[in-house]
Amino acid sequence: MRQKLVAGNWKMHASQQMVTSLLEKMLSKQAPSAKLLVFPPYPYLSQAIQILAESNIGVGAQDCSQAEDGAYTGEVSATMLADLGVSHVLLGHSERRQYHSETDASVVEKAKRALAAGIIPVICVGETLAQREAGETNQVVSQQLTPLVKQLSLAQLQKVVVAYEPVWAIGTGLTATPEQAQEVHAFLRSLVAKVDKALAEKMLFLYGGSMKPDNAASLLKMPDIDGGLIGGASLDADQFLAIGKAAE
Ligand code: 3PY
Repeated sequence: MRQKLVAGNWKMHASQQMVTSLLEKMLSKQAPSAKLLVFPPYPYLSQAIQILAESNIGVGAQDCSQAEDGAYTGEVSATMLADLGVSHVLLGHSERRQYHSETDASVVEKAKRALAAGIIPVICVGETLAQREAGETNQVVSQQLTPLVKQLSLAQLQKVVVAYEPVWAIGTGLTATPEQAQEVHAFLRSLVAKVDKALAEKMLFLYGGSMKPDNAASLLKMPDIDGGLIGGASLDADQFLAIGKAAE
Protein backbone atom coordinates (compact mmCIF):
# COMPACT_ATOMS: atom_id res chain seq x y z
CA MET A 1 0.00 0.00 0.00
CA ARG A 2 1.55 3.32 -1.10
CA GLN A 3 1.05 6.34 1.18
CA LYS A 4 -0.55 9.16 -0.80
CA LEU A 5 1.48 12.35 -1.22
CA VAL A 6 -0.01 15.76 -1.93
CA ALA A 7 2.51 18.44 -2.88
CA GLY A 8 1.95 22.15 -3.51
CA ASN A 9 4.02 23.81 -6.22
CA TRP A 10 3.81 27.50 -5.36
CA LYS A 11 5.76 28.46 -8.50
CA MET A 12 6.82 32.15 -8.36
CA HIS A 13 4.15 33.23 -5.89
CA ALA A 14 5.02 34.26 -2.31
CA SER A 15 5.95 36.99 0.12
CA GLN A 16 7.09 36.69 3.73
CA GLN A 17 3.65 37.70 4.89
CA MET A 18 1.90 35.23 2.58
CA VAL A 19 4.16 32.33 3.65
CA THR A 20 3.38 32.93 7.32
CA SER A 21 -0.36 33.33 6.86
CA LEU A 22 -0.76 30.38 4.46
CA LEU A 23 1.31 27.94 6.52
CA GLU A 24 -0.11 29.04 9.87
CA LYS A 25 -3.60 28.62 8.49
CA MET A 26 -2.69 25.12 7.31
CA LEU A 27 -1.26 24.25 10.73
CA SER A 28 -4.37 25.52 12.52
CA LYS A 29 -6.57 22.96 10.72
CA GLN A 30 -6.73 19.21 11.09
CA ALA A 31 -4.01 17.61 9.00
CA PRO A 32 -5.09 14.93 6.54
CA SER A 33 -3.47 11.51 6.83
CA ALA A 34 -1.89 11.92 3.38
CA LYS A 35 1.70 13.22 3.44
CA LEU A 36 1.84 16.93 2.56
CA LEU A 37 4.70 18.87 1.00
CA VAL A 38 5.08 22.47 -0.10
CA PHE A 39 7.48 23.85 -2.72
CA PRO A 40 7.98 27.59 -2.05
CA PRO A 41 10.38 29.74 -4.10
CA TYR A 42 14.03 29.66 -2.87
CA PRO A 43 13.96 32.86 -0.75
CA TYR A 44 11.16 31.49 1.42
CA LEU A 45 12.50 27.98 2.03
CA SER A 46 14.06 28.78 5.42
CA GLN A 47 10.96 30.59 6.59
CA ALA A 48 8.73 27.67 5.56
CA ILE A 49 11.09 25.15 7.18
CA GLN A 50 11.01 27.10 10.44
CA ILE A 51 7.23 27.44 10.51
CA LEU A 52 6.70 23.76 9.66
CA ALA A 53 9.47 22.45 11.93
CA GLU A 54 7.12 20.80 14.44
CA SER A 55 4.71 19.51 11.80
CA ASN A 56 4.98 16.60 9.40
CA ILE A 57 4.57 18.82 6.35
CA GLY A 58 7.77 18.68 4.30
CA VAL A 59 9.41 21.49 2.35
CA GLY A 60 10.83 21.09 -1.15
CA ALA A 61 12.59 23.36 -3.64
CA GLN A 62 11.45 23.98 -7.21
CA ASP A 63 14.80 23.21 -8.87
CA CYS A 64 18.48 22.66 -8.11
CA SER A 65 21.73 23.05 -9.98
CA GLN A 66 23.33 20.37 -12.06
CA ALA A 67 26.70 21.40 -10.60
CA GLU A 68 28.01 20.56 -7.15
CA ASP A 69 29.42 24.06 -6.51
CA GLY A 70 31.56 26.69 -8.21
CA ALA A 71 31.24 29.70 -10.50
CA TYR A 72 27.58 29.34 -11.49
CA THR A 73 26.02 32.72 -10.75
CA GLY A 74 22.40 32.47 -9.77
CA GLU A 75 22.43 28.70 -9.23
CA VAL A 76 21.51 26.88 -6.01
CA SER A 77 23.07 23.48 -5.32
CA ALA A 78 21.38 20.41 -3.89
CA THR A 79 23.93 20.46 -1.06
CA MET A 80 22.80 23.97 -0.11
CA LEU A 81 19.18 22.85 -0.13
CA ALA A 82 20.00 19.87 2.07
CA ASP A 83 21.89 22.20 4.41
CA LEU A 84 18.69 24.24 4.82
CA GLY A 85 16.62 21.15 5.62
CA VAL A 86 14.86 20.75 2.28
CA SER A 87 13.58 17.19 1.76
CA HIS A 88 12.44 17.15 -1.90
CA VAL A 89 13.20 18.95 -5.15
CA LEU A 90 11.04 19.33 -8.26
CA LEU A 91 12.95 18.57 -11.45
CA GLY A 92 11.91 18.85 -15.09
CA HIS A 93 8.71 20.80 -14.51
CA SER A 94 7.33 21.72 -17.95
CA GLU A 95 7.76 25.42 -17.17
CA ARG A 96 11.48 24.82 -16.68
CA ARG A 97 11.64 22.68 -19.83
CA GLN A 98 9.80 25.42 -21.77
CA TYR A 99 11.41 28.61 -20.42
CA HIS A 100 14.77 27.48 -18.99
CA SER A 101 16.05 24.90 -21.48
CA GLU A 102 15.71 21.99 -19.06
CA THR A 103 16.44 18.72 -20.87
CA ASP A 104 16.04 15.05 -19.99
CA ALA A 105 19.83 14.88 -19.65
CA SER A 106 20.01 17.82 -17.21
CA VAL A 107 17.15 16.32 -15.21
CA VAL A 108 19.17 13.12 -14.75
CA GLU A 109 22.25 15.08 -13.65
CA LYS A 110 20.21 17.15 -11.20
CA ALA A 111 18.51 14.02 -9.85
CA LYS A 112 21.95 12.49 -9.16
CA ARG A 113 23.03 15.66 -7.32
CA ALA A 114 19.83 15.71 -5.29
CA LEU A 115 20.13 12.04 -4.32
CA ALA A 116 23.78 12.45 -3.37
CA ALA A 117 22.72 15.28 -1.06
CA GLY A 118 19.96 13.13 0.48
CA ILE A 119 17.11 14.97 -1.26
CA ILE A 120 14.21 13.19 -2.98
CA PRO A 121 13.77 14.25 -6.62
CA VAL A 122 10.21 14.68 -7.88
CA ILE A 123 10.59 14.24 -11.64
CA CYS A 124 7.95 15.86 -13.83
CA VAL A 125 7.01 14.43 -17.21
CA GLY A 126 4.16 15.19 -19.59
CA GLU A 127 3.11 15.78 -23.16
CA THR A 128 1.88 18.91 -24.94
CA LEU A 129 -1.58 19.10 -26.50
CA ALA A 130 -0.12 18.69 -30.00
CA GLN A 131 1.76 15.56 -28.88
CA ARG A 132 -1.39 14.10 -27.29
CA GLU A 133 -3.43 14.83 -30.39
CA ALA A 134 -0.75 13.18 -32.53
CA GLY A 135 -1.03 10.04 -30.35
CA GLU A 136 2.52 10.53 -29.01
CA THR A 137 1.81 10.69 -25.26
CA ASN A 138 3.42 7.37 -24.31
CA GLN A 139 6.41 7.98 -26.56
CA VAL A 140 7.00 11.45 -25.03
CA VAL A 141 6.73 10.40 -21.38
CA SER A 142 8.83 7.33 -22.08
CA GLN A 143 11.58 9.51 -23.60
CA GLN A 144 11.46 11.71 -20.50
CA LEU A 145 11.50 8.92 -17.90
CA THR A 146 13.69 6.26 -19.55
CA PRO A 147 17.07 8.08 -19.22
CA LEU A 148 16.45 8.30 -15.50
CA VAL A 149 15.47 4.65 -15.18
CA LYS A 150 18.54 3.63 -17.17
CA GLN A 151 21.09 5.89 -15.50
CA LEU A 152 20.12 5.65 -11.84
CA SER A 153 20.86 2.58 -9.76
CA LEU A 154 17.97 0.65 -8.23
CA ALA A 155 18.90 2.05 -4.83
CA GLN A 156 18.68 5.58 -6.25
CA LEU A 157 15.44 4.93 -8.13
CA GLN A 158 13.81 3.71 -4.94
CA LYS A 159 13.93 7.28 -3.65
CA VAL A 160 12.49 8.93 -6.76
CA VAL A 161 8.92 10.27 -7.09
CA VAL A 162 7.44 10.85 -10.55
CA ALA A 163 4.79 13.45 -11.39
CA TYR A 164 2.78 13.16 -14.59
CA GLU A 165 1.77 16.66 -15.62
CA PRO A 166 0.21 16.96 -19.05
CA VAL A 167 1.44 20.35 -20.30
CA TRP A 168 -2.01 21.16 -21.71
CA ALA A 169 -3.49 20.88 -18.21
CA ILE A 170 -1.03 23.27 -16.53
CA GLY A 171 -2.43 26.68 -15.72
CA THR A 172 -5.21 26.18 -18.27
CA GLY A 173 -7.97 24.95 -16.00
CA LEU A 174 -8.12 21.80 -18.17
CA THR A 175 -7.58 18.53 -16.34
CA ALA A 176 -6.91 15.07 -17.70
CA THR A 177 -9.88 12.81 -17.04
CA PRO A 178 -9.20 10.21 -14.34
CA GLU A 179 -9.10 7.57 -17.10
CA GLN A 180 -6.61 9.54 -19.24
CA ALA A 181 -4.37 10.14 -16.24
CA GLN A 182 -4.66 6.52 -15.03
CA GLU A 183 -3.66 5.23 -18.47
CA VAL A 184 -0.44 7.27 -18.48
CA HIS A 185 0.35 6.46 -14.84
CA ALA A 186 -0.04 2.73 -15.52
CA PHE A 187 2.22 3.09 -18.56
CA LEU A 188 4.88 4.96 -16.55
CA ARG A 189 4.75 2.32 -13.82
CA SER A 190 5.17 -0.37 -16.48
CA LEU A 191 8.38 1.34 -17.66
CA VAL A 192 9.82 1.03 -14.16
CA ALA A 193 8.49 -2.53 -13.86
CA LYS A 194 10.67 -3.52 -16.81
CA VAL A 195 13.66 -2.82 -14.56
CA ASP A 196 12.22 -3.98 -11.25
CA LYS A 197 8.63 -5.03 -10.60
CA ALA A 198 8.75 -4.62 -6.83
CA LEU A 199 10.22 -1.14 -7.16
CA ALA A 200 7.50 -0.14 -9.65
CA GLU A 201 4.85 -1.22 -7.13
CA LYS A 202 6.40 0.97 -4.43
CA MET A 203 7.14 4.05 -6.54
CA LEU A 204 4.85 7.08 -6.17
CA PHE A 205 3.32 8.56 -9.33
CA LEU A 206 1.61 11.91 -8.70
CA TYR A 207 -0.81 13.61 -11.06
CA GLY A 208 -0.40 17.34 -11.68
CA GLY A 209 -2.26 19.77 -13.86
CA SER A 210 -5.17 21.84 -12.53
CA MET A 211 -5.95 19.40 -9.68
CA LYS A 212 -8.52 21.07 -7.44
CA PRO A 213 -10.82 20.03 -4.58
CA ASP A 214 -13.67 19.29 -6.99
CA ASN A 215 -11.72 16.92 -9.27
CA ALA A 216 -9.17 15.53 -6.79
CA ALA A 217 -11.22 12.62 -5.41
CA SER A 218 -11.99 11.14 -8.83
CA LEU A 219 -8.33 11.34 -9.88
CA LEU A 220 -6.93 10.11 -6.58
CA LYS A 221 -9.11 7.02 -6.46
CA MET A 222 -7.49 5.65 -9.62
CA PRO A 223 -5.23 2.67 -8.82
CA ASP A 224 -1.98 4.14 -10.16
CA ILE A 225 -2.46 7.75 -9.01
CA ASP A 226 -0.61 8.08 -5.71
CA GLY A 227 -1.14 11.75 -5.04
CA GLY A 228 -1.08 15.17 -6.60
CA LEU A 229 1.26 17.98 -7.55
CA ILE A 230 -0.95 20.99 -7.06
CA GLY A 231 -0.49 24.40 -8.68
CA GLY A 232 -2.88 27.29 -7.98
CA ALA A 233 -5.00 25.46 -5.42
CA SER A 234 -1.94 24.97 -3.19
CA LEU A 235 -1.88 28.73 -2.54
CA ASP A 236 -5.12 28.43 -0.60
CA ALA A 237 -4.92 26.52 2.70
CA ASP A 238 -8.53 25.27 2.58
CA GLN A 239 -8.27 24.05 -1.00
CA PHE A 240 -4.89 22.40 -0.44
CA LEU A 241 -6.09 20.61 2.70
CA ALA A 242 -9.30 19.57 0.92
CA ILE A 243 -7.16 17.89 -1.74
CA GLY A 244 -5.14 16.27 1.04
CA LYS A 245 -8.39 14.94 2.53
CA ALA A 246 -9.49 13.64 -0.88
CA ALA A 247 -6.27 11.61 -0.92
CA GLU A 248 -7.08 9.78 2.34
C1 3PY B 1 -0.21 23.03 -12.08
O1 3PY B 1 -1.11 22.33 -11.63
O2 3PY B 1 -0.44 24.09 -12.69
C2 3PY B 1 1.20 22.62 -11.94
O3 3PY B 1 2.00 22.96 -12.79
C3 3PY B 1 1.64 21.88 -10.75
O4 3PY B 1 3.01 21.68 -10.75
